[in-house]
Amino acid sequence: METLLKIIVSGLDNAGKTSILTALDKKYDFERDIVQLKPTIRVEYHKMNFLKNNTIFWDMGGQETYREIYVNYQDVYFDATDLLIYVIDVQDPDRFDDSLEYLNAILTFFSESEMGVPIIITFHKFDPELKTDEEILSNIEKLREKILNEYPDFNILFQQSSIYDIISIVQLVSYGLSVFDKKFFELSELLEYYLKIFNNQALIVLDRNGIIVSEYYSDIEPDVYVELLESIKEHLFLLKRMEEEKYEGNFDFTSTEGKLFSYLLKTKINNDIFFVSAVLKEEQKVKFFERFPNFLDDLTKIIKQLI
Ligand SMILES: Nc1nc2c(ncn2[C@@H]2O[C@H](COP(=O)(O)OP(=O)(O)OP(=O)(O)O)[C@@H](O)[C@H]2O)c(=O)[nH]1
Ligand SMILES: [Mg+2]
Repeated sequence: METLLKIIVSGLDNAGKTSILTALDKKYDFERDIVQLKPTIRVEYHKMNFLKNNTIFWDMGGQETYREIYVNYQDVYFDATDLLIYVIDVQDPDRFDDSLEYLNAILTFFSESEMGVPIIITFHKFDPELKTDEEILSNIEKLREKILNEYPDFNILFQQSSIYDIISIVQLVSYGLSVFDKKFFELSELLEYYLKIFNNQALIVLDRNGIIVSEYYSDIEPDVYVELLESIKEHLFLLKRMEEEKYEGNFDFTSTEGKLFSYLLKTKINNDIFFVSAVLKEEQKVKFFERFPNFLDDLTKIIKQLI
């Protein structure tokens, strides 16, 4: 059955909400659009399809006047929310308290109206060069503990994201969307199983828009990590281009980057397009292609239940 999902994207002004949605939509070449972003006036709506779901992202402008309106008319804005993505700017510790207060207003409404809304909180602007920044890491940990203690009854998933790490943006939304169907769990187990057989570095299934349907990674050695990210980025770029050019045919693509071999397959399941992205060590290639058809069969069976 087709459903319509309401996803609220909330957080203080300047937290990066519209940037996240812009990056998600474009996947590449979005830097210029993001520099030109203006504060969002009230709410902007972004539509996106994900498997059998139509989703509408409510990008809630976070300036104080708007926040007051939302809080005063909570039922208008927050009623029937299927998922909340709450964005906290990790580079702005002076406003952590304000942000927690706003989060509290929203969660209080959910509690009072007995809405069991799944929640993703992302520590955003966690840019690649900050990944080892002690202060930021410790702030993130403190915030996480505080929130977990405060709201033991909510189902909260924490993420870190940055527009300079497009994979983190795709993951953010993918995790959110996967809470809606238990089949995702089965899919993830399938990927884990085949990842071991193939001895792969990464196995990812994406929908036609480049939203991750499921993914699995092996313990990645630090020296191949950068090459792995480059390969995945290249795949995101390719599939976005195919969508833009309304490319309908079958497609597969291989390339080698340093020690890694990467493979992207476009496949049609029922009437939907999916992509399988695999990254592996060059020497595993033969074994991979031997077993790949089995994987594709098993994958198709599960996906058919999701669409
Ligand atoms: N360093 C860094 N800056 C970011 C990131 N994401 C967004 N920004 C910057 O943060 C600023 C605000 O981004 P917006 O997306 O407009 O913020 P917003 O949450 O939509 O703000 P409102 O619409 O007022 O609620 C922009 O200057 C972006 O370039 C990020 O991941 N890292
Ligand atoms: Mg905005």
